[in-house]
Amino acid sequence: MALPEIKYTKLFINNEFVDSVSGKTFPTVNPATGKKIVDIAEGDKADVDKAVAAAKAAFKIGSPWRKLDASARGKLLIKLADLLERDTEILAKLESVDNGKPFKVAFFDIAVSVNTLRYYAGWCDKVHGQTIPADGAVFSFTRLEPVGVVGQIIPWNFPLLMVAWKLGPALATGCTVVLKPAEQTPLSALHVAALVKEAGVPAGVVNVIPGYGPTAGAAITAHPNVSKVAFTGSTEVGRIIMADAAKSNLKKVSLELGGKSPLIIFNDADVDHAVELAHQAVFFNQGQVCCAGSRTFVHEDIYDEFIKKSVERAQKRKVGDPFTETTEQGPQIDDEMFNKVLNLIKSGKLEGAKLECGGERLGDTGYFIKPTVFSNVKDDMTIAKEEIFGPVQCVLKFKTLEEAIERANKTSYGLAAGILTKDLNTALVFAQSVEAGSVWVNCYNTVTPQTPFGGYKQSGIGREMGEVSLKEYLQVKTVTVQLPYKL
Ligand code: TXE
Repeated sequence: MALPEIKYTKLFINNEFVDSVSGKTFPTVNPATGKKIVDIAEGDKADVDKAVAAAKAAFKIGSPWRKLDASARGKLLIKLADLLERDTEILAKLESVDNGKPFKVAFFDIAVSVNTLRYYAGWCDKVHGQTIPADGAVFSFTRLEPVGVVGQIIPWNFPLLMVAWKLGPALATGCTVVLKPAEQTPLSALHVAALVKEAGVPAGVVNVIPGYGPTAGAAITAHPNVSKVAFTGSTEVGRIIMADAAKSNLKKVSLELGGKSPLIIFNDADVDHAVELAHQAVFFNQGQVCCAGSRTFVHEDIYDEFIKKSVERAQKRKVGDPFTETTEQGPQIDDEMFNKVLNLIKSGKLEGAKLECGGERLGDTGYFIKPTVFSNVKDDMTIAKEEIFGPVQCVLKFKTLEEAIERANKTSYGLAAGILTKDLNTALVFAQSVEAGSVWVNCYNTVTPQTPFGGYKQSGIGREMGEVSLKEYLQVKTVTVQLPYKL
């Protein structure tokens, strides 16, 4: 398949593509080959300063963006969604070559991104305050106002989808944006930048600054004129972001971080269905999913059958060139993640888990790892505690619901959880007891634009998607008017 022509490689500031102030560039690499795709302008503090200034000017009272009717903002978001849909094939190619995800899976990412923008388009003219029966001879009402310039720092596992998750609520609420894509995957975000301009979004409303975390990312987080930072990435960097936000101007922070999510499979579940669902829960997107079902708890009655069938399924998984029609799994994102996953596999073997299949790289080019299944995993093993973020299934055995709940919660993370059972009581007791932001019953990874997504405990702060996500980008203003007498 012909690789896409890469049209956009520069920073996007004030609706123009520009070189970085330093003139520096960095390579973005195709993880299927380990070879450079193209050089990208490298943003740093000076570029972030320019982008924030543009975003601040775009947010100024009286600016074209501020004067737009809320419903007109909605139309712009619809237009942007339409343009993404028009460019589905280009975006899918960019996503696939930059990230390594199978081309056919990338189509799904584009479709969900389009739906997300359309969902948020509908909210634009439905964000409103309240009138309040306050004490005294007063009339009080609240306005929900955009927080202003927001910094958005996103990861590489769903590069385009994360752009949509971030831009949707920010633009719906009337904020302006400085977005930094991950250094591994800048291409689709830059293409969206061009579409933002084509859609007619006023200059300065959306700025995209590719670059590295400790330079461009840190400059966004520490900037005194950025009012909020929305971050998706590792818990480790989430901590740095929160500290930097506090040290600078106490900007609002929302964080969507890592996970070690349990998927509980009861003995009344259909085993074949459970095997497939648990397989997809952990192997989807090369295992690079924050809410991956990365601790598979299986009831002792069906454990042996489940292991046997899961190994057969993993061995059948088609790993290879992302542009081959039948490919289910591409490469890991880069050499660092590839080595991290292989080292965790090594620790699993050393700490006594039973390697049932996989456990090594596939081929000698690119960052491919064979689908790996571990049985006999114990709660205190490193592979049961740390986020692997790779194609590694860890299967643990359990006996009772109480035990499953206790062990599911024995983690500092709390992003998601799942349960497979026909028993409604079991499902609901689990759903209420598990410490997780999303609980899936008889399904997994079912994330929709309408439903909130985010973490308990150290998996994050705040929620994305759904109505509740809007409040991350809004502040409440109370207006109280003195009346001549109590009415
Ligand atoms: O993430 P980082 P990495 C987890 C997963 C993975 C691990 C490390 O376990 O193995 O994180 O991945 C920017 N100030 N997740 O190293 O570093 C960076 O440039 C400001 C879970 O790739 O957190 C990128 O844009 N920004 C996850 C973004 O943060 C900084 C998705 C994410 O990178 C920065 C990805 C700094 N000091 C990884 N340092 C999820 N929740 O889905 C880095 N960045």
